[in-house]
Amino acid sequence: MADPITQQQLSQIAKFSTLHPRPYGQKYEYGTAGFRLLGSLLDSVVFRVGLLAALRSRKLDGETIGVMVTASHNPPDDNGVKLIDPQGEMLEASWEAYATKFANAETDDELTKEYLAVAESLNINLDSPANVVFARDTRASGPALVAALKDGLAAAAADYADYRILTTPQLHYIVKCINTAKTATPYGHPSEQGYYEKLATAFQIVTKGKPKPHVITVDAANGVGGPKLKELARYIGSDYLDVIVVKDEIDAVEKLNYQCGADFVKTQQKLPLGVQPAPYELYASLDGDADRIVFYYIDEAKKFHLLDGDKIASLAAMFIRDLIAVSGVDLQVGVVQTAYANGSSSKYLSDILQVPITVTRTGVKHLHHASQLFDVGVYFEANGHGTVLFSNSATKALESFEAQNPGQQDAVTTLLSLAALINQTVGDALSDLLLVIAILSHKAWGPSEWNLTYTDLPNRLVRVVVKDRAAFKTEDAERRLVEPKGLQAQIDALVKKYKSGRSFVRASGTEDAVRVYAEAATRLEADELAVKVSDLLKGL
Ligand code: G16
Repeated sequence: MADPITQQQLSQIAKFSTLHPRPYGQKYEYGTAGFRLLGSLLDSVVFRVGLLAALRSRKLDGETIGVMVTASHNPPDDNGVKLIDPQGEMLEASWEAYATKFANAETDDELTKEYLAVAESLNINLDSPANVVFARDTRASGPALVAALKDGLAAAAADYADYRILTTPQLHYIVKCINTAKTATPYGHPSEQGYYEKLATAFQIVTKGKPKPHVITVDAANGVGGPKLKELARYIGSDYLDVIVVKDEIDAVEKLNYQCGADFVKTQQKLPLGVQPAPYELYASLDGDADRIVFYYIDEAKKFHLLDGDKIASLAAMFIRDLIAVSGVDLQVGVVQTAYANGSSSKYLSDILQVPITVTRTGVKHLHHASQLFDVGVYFEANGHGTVLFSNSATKALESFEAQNPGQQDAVTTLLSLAALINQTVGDALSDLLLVIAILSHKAWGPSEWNLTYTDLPNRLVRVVVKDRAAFKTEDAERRLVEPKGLQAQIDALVKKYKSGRSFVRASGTEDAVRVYAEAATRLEADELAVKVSDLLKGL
């Protein structure tokens, strides 16, 4: 027989759970970035995520856990929810299975049993404190889902704070700030204002004495990034930065990510609807929760040039590698990419910059961990999701370094300010925007000079709807299919026919579809290869 506290919690959970019934027959899975599907199907899931967040916090001695309600790049009717661990990182992988189990529990009774089973197997004291903070993006389904989350937290007797509407990376930042507040290295003030102040100060130091960058126009995908970027720019001040925000209609909820935003620009390889850039001016697009960014410009012939996550990674790796060389501090820079990385970018990084590269599966959670193995780990997915991590030992080495000349001192100061400017918890479009602008202003480069570092191999990404995406299993960091049997051999046979050809197929973890990637020596060949590989999926 459970003790009275446990008993009371279980009966509260059972009681509240009846208000958040699981849709009959619906299956859920904690995927690339948490649960993500139609907002109307998520009420029970978000309630249950509240229960799990409370358990996770109790397991970690009351450290604060974050819950973000967002579907990021997905269409307006979708929504999603993901958990943030105490250092602002994605939920530890071993807990994803509990999240999936909770979400799929068939009855209220089964749910309370799962709750108790996790508590017992992990020795969690249900009478100990639980602290959770949460926020949401601008989607119409957000408020109702937040209400479900609050019920879950109340049922599990957790203390919570509602940070209302934030970008996803802002919530990651706040979680880390709260949990490091009483340590020797507090990350910052745990508030939205603290976030702006930290980034603005760092940007002003990094760009001090450099020419003021050209104006940049940012498409905010009609999402939360629009107002937040305007606020950040206000903190930075127009002496340092001129930014024009377009696609900032957050009240027109149906326009979120519609023919605009980072995912649209990257996958369609074209300008957002209605955006007409002047030649050689820098433009950027955020996604719906401002954790991804891609840049672009047009030339005098109005040709569109994309500067995606690979180009950002290469720019950052080059700049930081050079600064480290000037500083004289003994640190190694490494880069983490996924199968989507353009072949030319990997070649540039390894042959020209001579930095080590690790390849992981898609999902920033995988890249983040791999990049922690470097002193300075640059990780970006080609879709523009990424950041640069400075290890504790790298920061300490920089802080304690005794510079021998002003050049070394400058380089060390810039590196330390970059570590403050770049979000250390997760890929952050606003922080990455400032990083890129700062580097371009140091180098006195415009977008076309940046683009000259290497030439992308033409590539194409296609989304294919199949009967069951779970049937697609991969190996070798998603570069090869293991199942459906025989399909990889057919892809290999096609790829062989194309110069510099490469193609792979993987199931999306955020949409009900599989993705086909193809690259080759010419645009025509890349497109043809993508179509032929997609054709192999017909009927599957
Ligand atoms: C999420 C993940 C990214 C991933 C993207 C697409 O981004 O955080 O790491 O690249 O989904 O994943 P998939 O190809 O599995 O659908 P976001 O911006 O949607 O949160």
